[in-house]
Amino acid sequence: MPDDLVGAVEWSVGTVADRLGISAATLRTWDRRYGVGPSQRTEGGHRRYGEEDIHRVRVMARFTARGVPAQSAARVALSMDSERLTIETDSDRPQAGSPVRHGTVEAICSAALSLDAESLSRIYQRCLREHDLVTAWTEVFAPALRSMGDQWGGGSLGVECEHLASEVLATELRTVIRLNRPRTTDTFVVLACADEEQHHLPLLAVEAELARHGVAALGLGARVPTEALEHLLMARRPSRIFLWASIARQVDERLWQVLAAVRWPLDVVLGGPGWPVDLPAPAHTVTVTRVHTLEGATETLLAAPTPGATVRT
Ligand code: B12
Repeated sequence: MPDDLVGAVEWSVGTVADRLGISAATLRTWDRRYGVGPSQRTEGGHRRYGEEDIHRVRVMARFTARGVPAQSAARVALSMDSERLTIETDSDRPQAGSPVRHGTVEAICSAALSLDAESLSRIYQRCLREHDLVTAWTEVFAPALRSMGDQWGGGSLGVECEHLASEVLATELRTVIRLNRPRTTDTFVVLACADEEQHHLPLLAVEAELARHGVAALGLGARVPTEALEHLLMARRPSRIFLWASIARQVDERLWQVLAAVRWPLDVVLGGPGWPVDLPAPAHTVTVTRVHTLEGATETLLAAPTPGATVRT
């Protein structure tokens, strides 16, 4: 169906269930209990989902699959406008037409499955040679990682394959960092994973992209204990910090107390699906911004500092 017609079509609950792989009963419950459902009904009262309704259901499904309680997931899904829903669900959609992605994601997964480090390295390098880093990450590396995560979740790919694919990618990203390392360290940006957080590839992607823009960063990598982060913040007073969390964090953890005690202008940029929906208020000198893409993260970190205390989602 042509893209311009897709938006005009309305779908029944059964069709949406088939399309998204979510049971019709769950869809009805989400609609009844949380208001995440169709914006239209037929005269006979049957549910009719539009494309935006389907995007919202997708966001709800993604959050609940990650362990977010249904009520909070619904709150987030309902708070998103049409543009934000499209950004959030873009990465879910098949992009067979993308010349960058075509076949490459599958090639990466297959090389990981055969524990073929050489091919992995070759494919990553080719992508980085042929495309800018943001494109390579967004269209190939991140979808490949998600696909491997799904295959691991389904039991068809061993964790050793995931480790290998991650290790080789980390090496390639570090090469980009090394080759572009800025000589000056005028701007002081700290990049860190939350306490106990092992997923640090997005940090490397951010560091590499900042390096390509001539900005030096202090990349602290995975599992940065909150006490260590606190010590670094208080001792070095950076103006920017990017924190990544794939795994769910709590609203009552010590990190928020640390940020409430900051007394200088600090931009805190949060990336990853692990951060709580409702963030505790920061100190009045701190600005907290959530980012949702590599491009968004680097744009925010490269922008001029924002004065005053705010939380931007
Ligand atoms: C590689 C990997 C690992 C590697 C990490 C290696 C490394 N050096 O980073 C290893 C093997 C160590 C690992 C360990 C574990 N992992 Co793991 N892992 C992954 C995998 C495949 C990729 C992680 C990644 O880099 N993601 C980056 C992007 C691709 O993540 P994303 O969430 O899709 O991104 C979204 C946004 O954040 C945004 N986005 C994409 N890229 C970027 C970049 C930036 C800068 C920004 C701002 C946004 C952004 O777009 C996406 C859509 O919104 C994911 C699968 C997945 N879906 O992420 C599982 C995954 C994150 N892991 C998972 C789990 C459960 C684990 C373990 C707990 C398993 C275990 N039992 O031991 C452990 C330990 C976790 C811990 N305490 O930190 C689950 C998490 C589920 C959950 N939310 O709780 C996932 C989702 C797999 C799954 N399908 O279940 N993992």
